[in-house]
Amino acid sequence: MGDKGTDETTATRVQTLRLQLQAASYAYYVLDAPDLPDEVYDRLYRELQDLEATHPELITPDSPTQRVGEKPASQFTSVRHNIPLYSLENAFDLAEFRAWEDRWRRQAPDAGEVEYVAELKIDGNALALTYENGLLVRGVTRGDGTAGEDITPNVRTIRSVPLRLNTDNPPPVVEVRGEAFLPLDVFEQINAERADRDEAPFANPRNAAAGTLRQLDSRIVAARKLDFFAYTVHLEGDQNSKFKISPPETLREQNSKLTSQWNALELLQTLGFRVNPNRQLCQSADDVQAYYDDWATQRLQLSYLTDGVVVKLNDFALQQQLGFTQKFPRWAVALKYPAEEAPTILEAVSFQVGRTGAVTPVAELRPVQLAGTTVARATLHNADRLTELDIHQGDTVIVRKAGEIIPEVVRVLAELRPQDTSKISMPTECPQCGSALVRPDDGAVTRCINISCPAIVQGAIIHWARRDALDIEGLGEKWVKQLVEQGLVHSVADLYGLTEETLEPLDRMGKRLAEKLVGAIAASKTRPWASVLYALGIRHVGAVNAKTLAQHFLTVEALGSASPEAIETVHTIGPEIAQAVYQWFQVPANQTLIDRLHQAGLQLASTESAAAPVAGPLAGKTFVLTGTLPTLTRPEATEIIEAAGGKVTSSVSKATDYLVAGEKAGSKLTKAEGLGIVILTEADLLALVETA
Ligand code: 3B9
Repeated sequence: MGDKGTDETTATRVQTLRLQLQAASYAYYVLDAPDLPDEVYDRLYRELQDLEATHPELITPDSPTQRVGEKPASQFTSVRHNIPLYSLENAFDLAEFRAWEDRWRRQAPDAGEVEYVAELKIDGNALALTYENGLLVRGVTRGDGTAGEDITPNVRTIRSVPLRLNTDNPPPVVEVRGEAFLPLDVFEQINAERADRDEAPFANPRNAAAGTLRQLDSRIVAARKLDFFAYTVHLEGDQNSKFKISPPETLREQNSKLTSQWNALELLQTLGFRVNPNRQLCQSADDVQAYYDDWATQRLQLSYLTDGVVVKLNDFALQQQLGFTQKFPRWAVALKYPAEEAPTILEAVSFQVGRTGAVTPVAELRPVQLAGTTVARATLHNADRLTELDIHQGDTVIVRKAGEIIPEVVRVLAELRPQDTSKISMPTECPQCGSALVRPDDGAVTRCINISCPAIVQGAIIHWARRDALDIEGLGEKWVKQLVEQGLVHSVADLYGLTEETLEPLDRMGKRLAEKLVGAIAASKTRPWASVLYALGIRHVGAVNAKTLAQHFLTVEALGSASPEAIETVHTIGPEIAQAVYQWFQVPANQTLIDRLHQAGLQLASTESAAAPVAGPLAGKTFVLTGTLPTLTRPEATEIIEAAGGKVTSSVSKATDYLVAGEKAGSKLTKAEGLGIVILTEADLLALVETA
């Protein structure tokens, strides 16, 4: 990694860098034996990036800088597989495996002693990768086995998938199959992020990987750290291929060595693919059984999920003799591990309040060994599931831990129920803050919608600080946790009262960081009303809906006083969203929050109308609405005032020009009278707009 030699041309330097980076990636991702410190890798990578920026003509598609695409795809296209992707026949226990062996032996009675290759069955998504002249040209999902989706840009982001085969003389076409998967830690991280965004978590890493592979924006895929284990290689012209064109010299050489699954796995590794290291060459069905038993527990220590063992006859000649059924090769079988289940006693049910206010019933169990870990808690999912299970305290229940990471209660053994126990049902009040829980009739989720609920505060603040919300740089999870735990922050509004002095004593904070954080929090006051609305984290109000709503309801008062029907009239806003917004504003604590955000100086109105008031008869005038007007709703009145250039605010102050009072006007009227503010009726308002 020397300095740039003086006699070295840019082109050769670029080439050298690529080879060094490729070799380092191979060591890191494929061999799992890093040979270059991260900092050195980063430095070389940046040097390559810089050279490519100044010499774009030197960029090649296999450059390590070319893994992540610039633009999201608009859709994926369906492509036919040249070679079908077969699936595997399942054997659910060793007896079924032995029966499978008997079956293929009847078809090949002269086989004698055979070798099997045992591989772990990765719980992921099958992909077919095509290399032309050594370059990755296509990555396609399994689909139905005959045709799948072309997701090449996403496949390119998988670091363990080589962009160029590691061979000087590649066959014209190489097709590699394998399993794309998400490591467990990445899976957990993705689900945590989804919870932040109020999205349903993925049930297991396989679904998460499938969702990631279908992402249209490869930049998001790149951030997800998918991985890939290869298990099959087809060289154009090989004995399995349907197109028997005469192979080039190198291919004939490779083919002559490629006579078994074991060799194929070794070839794949040589070509630059990550191949699962836990494979084993077995000399008999007994060997397979030992491997299967061995990995039944060992697999639970791996950083990815496995759901069984794939057993293949090693010899390609024997494979060819046996051939395929409609769906499967006859020479391979998937020997599955059972989803582990165990009985235990339900000691209690607790109700957890998640970051989004979702209340989940959780079974507190007498600890039991399951799939390699001690399970003391299991999810009961939601209110419907509770009703369905008809679960009582002290019940004997069956817990299961399968592909799903989170153990669940699958059955209640009602016949073992102790006497005089009461049925457990969902609470009506939040176990954390006591406010009434809400359950929209069509939804499965029961929620606490009190924004001051301590369980929700932490998640709310993290959401508040998100880049696409108020973008408070540096306000990460570790600070939020401390702030909430130490009682410095009970609501997002408290952020605006934080000073350098209050922050500095936090663990590892220091003066400089405290200063920066206070600055970043202050900067969030300039973010537009739409961002604030999104940051509030109202259910179903994502960034897009927030923008739409903010365009129609120019102030928080207008939105907060709108009926569900009025909100629903906005294009793209459906009844579910409208109801969620309406309900949110009905919670007194949320009203208090809005008042405090007003005081803190956040943008709770569209700045266009504030900064550049619409020229009109009411330009520069500030209104407050109170009581019930005879004909107009509040949003209608607000719209009329704003259309005429006026501004509507929520509370009466010296800055208020007019109070529009209807029936049952309360304290605002008294206050306005006290301040000598002009009081208008609805008719006065309309007259003012017409005549002014
Ligand atoms: C056409 C592991 C998995 C796996 C095979 C696997 C899933 C499927 C398979 C792959 N894990 N191995 N192996 N570790 N989850 C055995 C089904 N093989 C093929 O798909 C395949 C396809 C073949 C041979 C193998 O030959 C033909 C070529 C052209 C036309 C027809 C057949």
